[in-house]
Amino acid sequence: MNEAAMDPREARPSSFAFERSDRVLILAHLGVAYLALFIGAAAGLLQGLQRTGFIKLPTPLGYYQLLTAHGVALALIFTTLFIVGFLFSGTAKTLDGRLYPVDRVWAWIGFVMMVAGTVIGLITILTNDATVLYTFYAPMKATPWFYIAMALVVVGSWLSGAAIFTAYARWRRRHRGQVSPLFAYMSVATMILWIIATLGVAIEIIFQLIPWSLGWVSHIDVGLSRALFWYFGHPLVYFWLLPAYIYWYVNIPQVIKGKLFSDSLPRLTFILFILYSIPVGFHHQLNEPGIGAGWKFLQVVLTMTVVVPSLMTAFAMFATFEMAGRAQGATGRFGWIRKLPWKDVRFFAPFLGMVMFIPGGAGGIVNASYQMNQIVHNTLWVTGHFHMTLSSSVVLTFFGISYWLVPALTNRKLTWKANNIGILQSWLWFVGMLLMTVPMHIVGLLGEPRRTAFTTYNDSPAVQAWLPYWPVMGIASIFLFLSTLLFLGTVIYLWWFAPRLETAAEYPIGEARDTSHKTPMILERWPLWISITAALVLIAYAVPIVDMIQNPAPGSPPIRSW
Ligand code: HAS
Repeated sequence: MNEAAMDPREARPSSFAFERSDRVLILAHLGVAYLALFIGAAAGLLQGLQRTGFIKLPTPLGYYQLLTAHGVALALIFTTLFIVGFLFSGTAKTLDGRLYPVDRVWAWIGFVMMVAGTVIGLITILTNDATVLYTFYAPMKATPWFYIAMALVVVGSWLSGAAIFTAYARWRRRHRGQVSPLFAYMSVATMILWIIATLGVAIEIIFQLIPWSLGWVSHIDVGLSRALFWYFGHPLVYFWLLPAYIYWYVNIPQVIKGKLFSDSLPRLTFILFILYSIPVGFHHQLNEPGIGAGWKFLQVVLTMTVVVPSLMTAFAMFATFEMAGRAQGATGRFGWIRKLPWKDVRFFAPFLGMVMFIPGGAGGIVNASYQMNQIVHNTLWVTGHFHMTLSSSVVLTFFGISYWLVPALTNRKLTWKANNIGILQSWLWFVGMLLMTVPMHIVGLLGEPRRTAFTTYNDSPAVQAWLPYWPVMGIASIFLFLSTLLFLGTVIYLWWFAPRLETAAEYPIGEARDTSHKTPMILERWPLWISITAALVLIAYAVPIVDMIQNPAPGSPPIRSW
């Protein structure tokens, strides 16, 4: 059967050899991502030990400077570069077996811009000229170079998106009337979400922060800048999550010797994320002035709807696992659990991430509940929430991906030794995250603020309730740093030293369980979904934003708080 006539939902052979140019491109993205992971983890260790009273930082290092380095290197750089590399790999594999030169040109220009932005941004943080945390809230003002650096990263990532779009559009021209391969479809959806979301932060950076930091305007409208940031900031979390979901939906079924539960359900899930993840940014600003209660309420309602695709994912995952186990002869109600490949790090690491997503997601629903948000907002509860979701569910999945993607790209073997070290490393990370996030949730409920260096608040009695939890969180940061070192050491081994493979490496892509049901083509009509998203964004944002522009607050001059 020729490629064009093949049902796109059929699995391609699980072994796959990347073209050299694609391999170099993807490895370049992963390499920078891993460097950022190291920098961010080192900053995390120091800041974690300082905050919990274990160490005093050597001058001139400051707590908030480290916190900025930690957030920027991990939440913005590690994630973006890793995600783009992973999406390129699956797009190449599932579309034409490779990227084309024009896709690679976009991809490389984007990569150079993102790396330039990363280097400039990290230098400004190192020189202590940009201690504004990863949210770079005005009126704290960084050097203009920091904002320029962030703009470079954002625009660079748009070009990565352009590379995926051109590859996908070419495939669709050549396969008219066919449903596109699931991985590529989900990559396109992820990039559409990302580009629509980053428009907000791009407007904030270009029209507000850069002119203000250059001194061209004296004051900044803080409320407007925050609204634009959170228009971007919430879908940002789904830009982190969706690639993990791609792995859960598309790759894991093959790893566990099962089949994809459905081809349509994950597509619908991703469409729902595009629709509902963007018009919800106000749930980060429920306690801020300048936004009417009605608009906050509307966005809280939409936030509750964005929970639905995650619940659909939970259902699909349980179904996939159970069906895989039963197909392998499992009996009884829970016999299928024993059939899952617990000793395979490609499954085990992301599975731990899924487990952590259950309390992490539940915490998100608490955050989004208008009244409960008053209790948890700006406390360590929120820090605990995003270390359960992003740093556990997503990052454990990225570990699981790395353990097979790096050797697949270098044509080396994931040896049993490396696999077992990976399992140990994942446990270390999981336990470290539990030791850190559970106390964070507890002290958050007891009122401990987030974004604060070590302080006993003049020995306030309230602090007495928090004190027992600090050593646990400090020890957790050591667990997490050790786990990072173990991970990076294993990646180095898989990149350069593991035994070479004679044949092509495995790239797991799950087969559809049931190809008799045709996937509805409407799911592939992007202009329709983008238009509905635009309408939802207008409904949720147009009036409050116009109101902020027409009735501007007095504005704030720059403040250097460090
Ligand atoms: Fe969040 C704050 C609401 C999900 C990240 N969130 C943050 C911040 C970050 C973040 C970084 O409404 C802080 C930003 C800052 O610096 O200020 N969040 C939600 C809601 C969800 C949610 C409703 N967040 C995430 C994800 C993140 C993330 C995902 C990163 C990847 N979040 C909020 C709100 C705030 C917030 C407020 C503002 C708080 C404030 O006041 O500042 C939902 O999407 C969550 C839905 C998820 C579920 C879980 C489904 C479970 C699954 C696992 C199945 C498991 C299996 C394993 C199959 C309902 C899919 C089998 C297991 C066995 C045991 C056998």
